[in-house]
Amino acid sequence: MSNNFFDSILGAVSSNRPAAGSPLSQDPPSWEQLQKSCSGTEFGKAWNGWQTEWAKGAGPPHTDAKLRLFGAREEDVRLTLYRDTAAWCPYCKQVWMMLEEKQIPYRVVKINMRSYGEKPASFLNKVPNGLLPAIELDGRLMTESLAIMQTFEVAFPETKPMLPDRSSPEFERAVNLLQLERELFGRWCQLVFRPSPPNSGIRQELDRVLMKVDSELAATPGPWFLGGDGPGLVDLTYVPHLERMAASCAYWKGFQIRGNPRYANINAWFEALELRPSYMATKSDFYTHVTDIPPQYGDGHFSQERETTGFRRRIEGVDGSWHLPLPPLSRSDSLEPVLAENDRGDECFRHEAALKLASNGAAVAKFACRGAGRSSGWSLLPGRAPLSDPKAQPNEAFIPAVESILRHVTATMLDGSALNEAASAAFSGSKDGTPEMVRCLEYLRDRVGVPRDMSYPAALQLRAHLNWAIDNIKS
Ligand SMILES: N[C@@H](CCC(=O)N[C@@H](CS)C(=O)NCC(=O)O)C(=O)O
Repeated sequence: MSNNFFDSILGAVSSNRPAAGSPLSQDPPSWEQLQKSCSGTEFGKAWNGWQTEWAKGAGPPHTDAKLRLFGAREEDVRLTLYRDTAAWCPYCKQVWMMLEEKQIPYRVVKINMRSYGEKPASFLNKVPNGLLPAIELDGRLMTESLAIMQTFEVAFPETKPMLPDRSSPEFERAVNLLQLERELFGRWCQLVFRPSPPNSGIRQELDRVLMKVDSELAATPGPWFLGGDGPGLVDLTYVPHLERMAASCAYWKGFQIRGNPRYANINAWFEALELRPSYMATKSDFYTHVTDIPPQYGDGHFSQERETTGFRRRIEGVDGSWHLPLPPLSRSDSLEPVLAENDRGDECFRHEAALKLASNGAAVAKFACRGAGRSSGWSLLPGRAPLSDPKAQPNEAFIPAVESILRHVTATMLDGSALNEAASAAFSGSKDGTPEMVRCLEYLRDRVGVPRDMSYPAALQLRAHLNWAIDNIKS
C-alpha cells in the first residue's frame, strides 16, 4: 500500500491536473492487472468456470445466466422469461424460481422496471402495460405470475409437480394457503405502507396472521407448506413477500420476523430456502429491499420502535455495521443471518466484490462520479428507485481520481490489507476536493444492489471497504 496515496490523488484533483500526468508515484495496479489478479483467486477461477457454463446454458442459477438448458438442446427451448434487470421484481422471482426448481429450459430477456428507467419499445409492443414478469411459451405471450406458474404445471408434465392433484384434499389446502398469503400481504401493506395511529392493533393483526402461517408450516413434516422434499407453488407464492416483509417490518416498524423465535417455523422455512440455489440466486438484502420497495408499494411509515431497536440504522449501515472489521456473518443475533453453509469466508466474499468492481472498473468510476455531478431529479419523483437515476450526469473532472481510489480499494479487497495499520497510515496533508470525492464514493456505496451486482456478503465487503476509503480521505 502506498503512503499518502489518497492525498496524492486528491492533490491531482484540486489542482485540476488529470491524474494520468499527476505525481502518483505509487499508482495502484491498473484495471487489467487487477482483473488478472481477480481471475487467479479461488473465487475468480470458479467465476470464470461459471461464465463458460452459463454461455452453454449450464452452471448454477445466477442473475447473469441468460440461457438455462438443464441438458436440453438450445433449439428445443420453448420458453422465454421476461424479468427485471435489477432481479428485484417479486413476481418475476416466483416464476424464475419455479423454472429453476422444475428445471424447465428457458431463455431470459431482462427489462427495466419503470422505477429504474424507460422500458424498450420492443417490450411495450408486446406488453402495453409494461408489467413484469411476462413469458412467451411456444410463441404465445402470457402475463400474471400465478397464471404463468399454473401453466407450467400443465405445459411441462414431465417435470416435478409443484401443485397437488386437483382431486386431492391437499389441493383444497393449497387454495386456502394461497388465500392466506393474500391476507398476509394485505396486513403487511396496512402496517407498513399506510399511516396508522399507535395502538391501532394493526401490528397485532399482522402478528396474528404470521402466527397462522407459522402453524400451517408446522402442520406438515419438513419445512414446506405442503410437505415434500422441496418448495411447491404455494411456497414460491409466499417467498417474495415474506422476504420483503422481514426487511420492511424491521426497517420501518422495528418489528423483527427473521430471527424471531416467535415465528420458529417461518424461520426454519427461510433456512430451508437458503439451502436451495434457486433461492440464493434471487435473494436480495434488507438494504436493497428498503430502497426498492417504495417505488413499487409506496413509502413506508416509520414507527417509534424502529428507533429503539436500532434496526433502521443497522440496515442503512450507519451504526457501524458497514465498517471494517465486519462481524461474523452467521452470528445468531443478526437481522439478516447467513447460513453457515452459505458462508464462503471473508476472503472469498472480498474477492467476489473485487472481481465485480474490476471487471467493469472504468464504467463504475464514471457512475460513482454522479455523486459530484448533476442529479436529474429522477429518483426524487414518486415511483422512482433511489438505486437508479438513468439520467444523472457524472462530474467527469473526478473520474481519474475516483478511478484511482477504486483501483486501490480493489487491490485492498484482493489482499485483505485494509486492517493492516501500514495500509491506512499517513493520509494527511491537502484535503482539497475531499467533499466531492466522498460524495462519489458514498454514491457508489449506496447504490450497490443485491443480487443484481453481487451477493449480500460481497456487497457488505464492498460497502465496508468504500467506507474505509472514505474514512481515510476524510481523516
Ligand atoms: N399481478 C401481476 C403483478 C405484476 C407486477 O405488478 N409487476 C410489477 C413489478 S413487481 C411491474 O412490472 N411494475 C411495472 C414496473 O415496475 O415496470 C403478476 O402477478 O404478475
